[in-house]
Amino acid sequence: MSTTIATYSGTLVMSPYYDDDEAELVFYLGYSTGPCTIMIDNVSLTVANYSAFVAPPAPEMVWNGDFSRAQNFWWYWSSSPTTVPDFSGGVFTLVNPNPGIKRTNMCIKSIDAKIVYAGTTYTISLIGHSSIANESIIVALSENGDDINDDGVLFTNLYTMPILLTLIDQRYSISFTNAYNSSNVSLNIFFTDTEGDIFIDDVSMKPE
Ligand SMILES: [Ca+2]
Ligand SMILES: [Ca+2]
Repeated sequence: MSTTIATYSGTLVMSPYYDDDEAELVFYLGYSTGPCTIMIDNVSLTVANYSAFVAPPAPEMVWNGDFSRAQNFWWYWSSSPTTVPDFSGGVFTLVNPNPGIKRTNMCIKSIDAKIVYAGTTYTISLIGHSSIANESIIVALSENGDDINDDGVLFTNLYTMPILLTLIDQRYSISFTNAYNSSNVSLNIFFTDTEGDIFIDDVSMKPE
């Protein structure tokens, strides 16, 4: 949360195998460090387009990695209220309304539940470019609230791919042999300290 008013939104992807008429919407505030006052208003939960619930063909693990379904299956977090990600038009676009001023914390997350197995090799890739050469972004397979690697941190980036974006689209990829069995990892792309207009497409993760 920031010290100014910002709107946060995300898509909760519900498995069709769950059916619970007693589900609750819960706000966990335990990670905040005092003294501070937290203010929340205009909480809204609406049903998204059911037709969007389509898994990509195997072995692809990233849902809506081509952004053809707008923000479905993607969540974003930013401490820069003026930085508004745009998921329309089949490309993820991050425009800087304040050229010359770097973004503070900013990331997008692929929120479908990813199940990974120890000993399996995975390849993560994406296409991207920036309006400024050598913009530094990081793609990470990360913990999602479970301390899988026992380092005491719940959101450790387990495998990372630093990328220096160029002015033209290129595909970047990383392969790694995963060391953990988990059903709770997430794919994140961090844009912290970038300042150009950034374009991302065809985000993919596949086992080999
Ligand atoms: Ca696309
Ligand atoms: Ca950890």
